[in-house]
Amino acid sequence: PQVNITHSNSTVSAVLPTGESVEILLYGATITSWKDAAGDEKLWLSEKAVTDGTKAVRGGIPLVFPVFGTAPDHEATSKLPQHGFARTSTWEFLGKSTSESSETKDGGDSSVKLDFGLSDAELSEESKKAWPYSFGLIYSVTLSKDGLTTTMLVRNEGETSWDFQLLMHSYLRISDISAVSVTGLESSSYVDKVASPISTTTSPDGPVKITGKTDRVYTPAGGPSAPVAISEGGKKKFSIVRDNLNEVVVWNPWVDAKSIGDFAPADGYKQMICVESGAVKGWQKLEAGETWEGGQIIGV
Ligand code: TA6
Repeated sequence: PQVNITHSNSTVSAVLPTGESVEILLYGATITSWKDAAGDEKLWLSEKAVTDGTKAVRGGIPLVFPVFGTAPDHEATSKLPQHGFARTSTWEFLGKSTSESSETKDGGDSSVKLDFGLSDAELSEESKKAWPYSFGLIYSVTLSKDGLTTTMLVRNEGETSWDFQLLMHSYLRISDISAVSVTGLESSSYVDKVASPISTTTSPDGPVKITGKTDRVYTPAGGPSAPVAISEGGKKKFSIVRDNLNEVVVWNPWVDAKSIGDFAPADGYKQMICVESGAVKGWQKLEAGETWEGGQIIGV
């Protein structure tokens, strides 16, 4: 049996023969749903998420490029909105590729890769004015029974160098934030954006637990290939391995969620944790014609 792919003018969805599924909005190339074979949703999406293309989606996996947050002291990206334009641009579906593997008993498709593209040619005038560089992005979403892989290829199509930040802003669904712990961040330094003033501190040797508003940028000591694991009640729910993305952002708005207009229900912060893979410390520089690639594998 084959993967079932449906493509409308606003979304692309795929269902594996084993039942796993993924749905991606062309708006922002935002993954809005990822379900396991049992049909359980792995991502958190706000009940007030706007998905009509008028604002960034609150939940799923929005894409952050070419700037993480805002960078007032970085001239080239200082005029961009928070998290840049990738999550609020309409991407193009470039196509799919499926792969069979001997391990599936009836030789059915065991994974599907969906490719999406964005370039300066498709940018709004406003975004082009704010960031006037020639670029090409190819974003690949690969669904298999073991997990979800998201990779980004960034190319400088211009004549001069520019630099960027990239992050995949994953809202992971969990049942009870008070039972969650994150491992793999031990003894790494992190920037604590909730502390005032913002401070750089060292993570405790044990797992990280979320006990209040949390907004931290970690640089895991083990490097990208050391897995970060999100467990709940002692049971591993997700593992994240990165490629060329050295930072991990951990965010939970806690009770401040009630002041985020499109975050619903207000106590939904108890059912989500953002563990975001990115290259957000400093800037990745691309010379004219150069290409950069980075990605993550979220295992379940
Ligand atoms: O997840 C890290 C973060 O930068 C937080 O500081 C918070 O602002 C979050 O992103 C959400 O940002 P958004 O622009 O989507 O409201």
